[in-house]
Amino acid sequence: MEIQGDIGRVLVIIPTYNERENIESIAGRVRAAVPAADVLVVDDNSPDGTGSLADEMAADDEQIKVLHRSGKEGLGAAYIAGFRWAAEHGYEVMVEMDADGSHQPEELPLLLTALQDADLVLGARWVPGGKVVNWPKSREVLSRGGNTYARLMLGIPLHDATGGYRAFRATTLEKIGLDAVDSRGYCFQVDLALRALRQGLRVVEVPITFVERVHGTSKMSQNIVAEAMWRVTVWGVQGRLGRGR
Ligand SMILES: Nc1nc2c(ncn2[C@@H]2O[C@H](COP(=O)(O)OP(=O)(O)O)[C@@H](O)[C@H]2O)c(=O)[nH]1
Ligand SMILES: [Mg+2]
Repeated sequence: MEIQGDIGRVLVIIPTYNERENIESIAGRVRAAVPAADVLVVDDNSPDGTGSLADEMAADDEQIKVLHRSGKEGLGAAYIAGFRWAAEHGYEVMVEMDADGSHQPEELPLLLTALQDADLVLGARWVPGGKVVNWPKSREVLSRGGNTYARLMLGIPLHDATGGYRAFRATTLEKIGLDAVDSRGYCFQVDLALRALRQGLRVVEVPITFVERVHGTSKMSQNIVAEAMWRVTVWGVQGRLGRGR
């Protein structure tokens, strides 16, 4: 699939924590799907050695880079470090992608094409044409419910604000101002989407097929869900009181 038009230098940021079984396959699929894009693995010192495997991959392919962090600090912190690295290195587009195969690299051209007329593109499951494969009903109920809650509570026109397959223009991240973002888990995704909307930026959802991981385990936890519920509630109440953020 071809990307229509030129959107500038693209960096696909892949946060990893214990993804040794997945990282080679996902990076290879990205490189095949969008050969012009570079890949940045952001590893939080995974005990399973994902970081050193990524170093070996980077030694063989100059379009693969690795950012090592000292310990597990959550997805949001890893992405912020990756976004900063991207800005310092002059990338014009930053993509968020999980390491576990849930976000199919073969769909990346769809997101990048949509970014030509948008400031932020969200890969969306809960829109017409969007799908999930191999998810237990319980995860689907949680994700749909969380997204409905966020939409109503925050008054935003999005159907999948918690999803983590996204493409940002560098200018979008500049306008959002990453210094103020301290969300860590799923609410990190809601936080960035909400900040983009409040800046008056164009946020577009494109349908994706999300495929549950085959190897390794999810790092989702009750704490991550609780943080998201709590913060969305606080933001919603603040918004209603007219204070905003
Ligand atoms: N660097 C880093 N990556 C993380 C952390 N937590 C999760 N990830 C990565 O974020 C992605 C999504 O996490 P996952 O466990 O699959 O969550 P799920 O898809 O919601 O079940 C995967 O690539 C994980 O390895 C973290 O604390 N640090
Ligand atoms: Mg996953």
